[in-house]
Amino acid sequence: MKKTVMNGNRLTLHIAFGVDENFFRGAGVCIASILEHNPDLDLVFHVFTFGCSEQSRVRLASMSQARGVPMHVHLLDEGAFARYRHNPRGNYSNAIFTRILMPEVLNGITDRVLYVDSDILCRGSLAELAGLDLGECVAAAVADVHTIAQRRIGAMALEGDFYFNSGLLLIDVANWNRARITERAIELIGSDEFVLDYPDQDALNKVAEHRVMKLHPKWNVMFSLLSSLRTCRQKLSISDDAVMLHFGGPLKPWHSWSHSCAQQMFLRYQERSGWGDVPLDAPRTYKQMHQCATYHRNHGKYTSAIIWYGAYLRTKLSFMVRGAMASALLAAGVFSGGLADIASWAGRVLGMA
Ligand SMILES: [Mn+2]
Repeated sequence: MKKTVMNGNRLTLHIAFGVDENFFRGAGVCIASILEHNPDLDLVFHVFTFGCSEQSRVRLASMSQARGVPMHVHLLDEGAFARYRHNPRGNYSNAIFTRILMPEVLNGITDRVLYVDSDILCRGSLAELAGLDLGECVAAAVADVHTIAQRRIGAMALEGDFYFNSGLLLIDVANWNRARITERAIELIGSDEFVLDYPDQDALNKVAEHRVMKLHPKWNVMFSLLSSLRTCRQKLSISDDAVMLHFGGPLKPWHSWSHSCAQQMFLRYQERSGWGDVPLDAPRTYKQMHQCATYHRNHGKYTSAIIWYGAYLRTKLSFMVRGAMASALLAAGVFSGGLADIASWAGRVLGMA
């Protein structure tokens, strides 16, 4: 019989995030949204990272103090995953691997932990998850978007028809550790048995198959802000029972050109986080500049759209010229170094670095 975590009449829930410096603000804002809707839970937050700035730590510490809620930073050793940094399929930072390591660190600290992606916002009570009986399962999660699930079930040779999204995981720490999910996932990621499109998620789906409980979709409602931008969608349709909103894909609510609805929600919670004074991110890459031009065009701001489109063209051209020069120099045998070094040298010569 599993004991329910109680403190007097109040339920306790430990909630964990895994971030790099770029996602730390997202975690802080998600924490603010959870606090807003869960005044009757005793919450303990954990932020796992392979490295972050002192400034981010200070912001979290000041938020923890202001709200009177424990928020711990756990610095992890990247050693086990260092060699996956150059994963060619990688839109992902190594921060995605923190969730695999959490249950070992939390052993003895808590029986269960709710892992939450930093691109999620909360709009309801988590009490049901705090009290849910997980039985012999190592975790509980929501099924991924149908098209992704179908594709990955085949690719990973899963026996069943359940492929979960790893953006929200309710983890039973003891069951997870007893089933050696952490070691087995690391082993799978390191082997070349499968081509992993979503490295941590694919690996977890494989090694924890049949041991993960399926949760109602309201716990991880997925939105792609990039497709909303491309299809010029004006409103996000959010069902009334949705509790956790997950903004997957490359466009996030903290980007200045993201969907107004998601952005306003994000800013409202950011006000109440330790990040209240931080402006939204401006576009940095040429792909982001192109999205930003589309955003302005969709909003009828044609002058700004043209300016961003120009910035996109210049940045993309410079990127391509650098790549072409580097390849030419490499082919001519002028350099023996890596392509990236030559590209940066070419960029400096052209004054584009
Ligand atoms: Mn996510």
